[in-house]
Amino acid sequence: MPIEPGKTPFQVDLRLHLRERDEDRDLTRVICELATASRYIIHSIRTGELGVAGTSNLYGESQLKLDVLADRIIRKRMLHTGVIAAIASEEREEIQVVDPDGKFSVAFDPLDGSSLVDVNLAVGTIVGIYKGNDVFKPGREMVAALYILYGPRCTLVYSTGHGTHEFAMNALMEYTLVQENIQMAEKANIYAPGGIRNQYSPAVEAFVSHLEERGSKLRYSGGFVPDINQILIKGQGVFLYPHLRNMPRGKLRMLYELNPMAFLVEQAGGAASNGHQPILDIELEGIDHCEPVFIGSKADVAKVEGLIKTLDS
Ligand code: AFP
Repeated sequence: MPIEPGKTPFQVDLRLHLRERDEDRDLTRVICELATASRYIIHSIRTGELGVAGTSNLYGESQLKLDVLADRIIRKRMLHTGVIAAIASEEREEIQVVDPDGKFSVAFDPLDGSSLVDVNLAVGTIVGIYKGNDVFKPGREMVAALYILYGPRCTLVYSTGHGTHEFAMNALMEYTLVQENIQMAEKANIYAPGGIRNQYSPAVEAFVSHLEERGSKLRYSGGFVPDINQILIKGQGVFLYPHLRNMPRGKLRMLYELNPMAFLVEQAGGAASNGHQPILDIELEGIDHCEPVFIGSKADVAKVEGLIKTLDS
């Protein structure tokens, strides 16, 4: 979408961007309410308590108060839209059915990387949006995905299936366009290797060695959102949280982390695979379904798929 004459990108706000692309009005409402939720979340991160809430989520991880707070904030804004069928959150064991006839459902990690907040590293909210009341469809059936990155700047990256676009929060806490239709290069100059290296399979070990021999630089923060954001905004890179000897399904969750990020990266011309097939084509086995992930520059994802076929089979 060409920026109107006389308008600089920074004058195009999120709602206007969605409206000018004739997006569904109710989907626009859901995305804008998520943007509103981020204002409260960023405020809580910068001023809130960091103590442990004393409860734990499905995976047995102790929940930081901010996790619980972020979950509540997003949930409240979703109910405010009036168009939500179901809400799935990484911080809750049950999917909340709001209105079985609701137009959209959301699956989100309200504060991914929350263990990084107390060391002042960037964290984020990850959201997948589905038509109707079923969030267990393959990710390719999502109607939209977005993440919000709470870093030195607060940025929002979204896609409704027509490209991936970046916005930044201004002094008035509004999101204005930074760039649209992000395009990723075929090959990576940076790589983000998750997991413990001595648990890597022969193929993953060979892949990382290949990247290093090519001069790729290691960029890994321990936060999925900032690590993926760096790859998207730099327009190249590859993130891996692979199958490990001690964690054959990897660590990251299909519903809350992998599907939304795969949607955004594919829309930017990248690829996302579990080493054998696209993440977005995988049938979900359940709410806590984890998969290995290789995501980013297309040629590098294809490279590691080839190595897995040759060396790991
Ligand atoms: P937390 O949400 O428990 O901090 O985990 C963050 C995360 O799910 C994802 O954001 C990172 O990419 C990944 O874990 C980092 O895992 P390692 O700590 O094993 O590197």
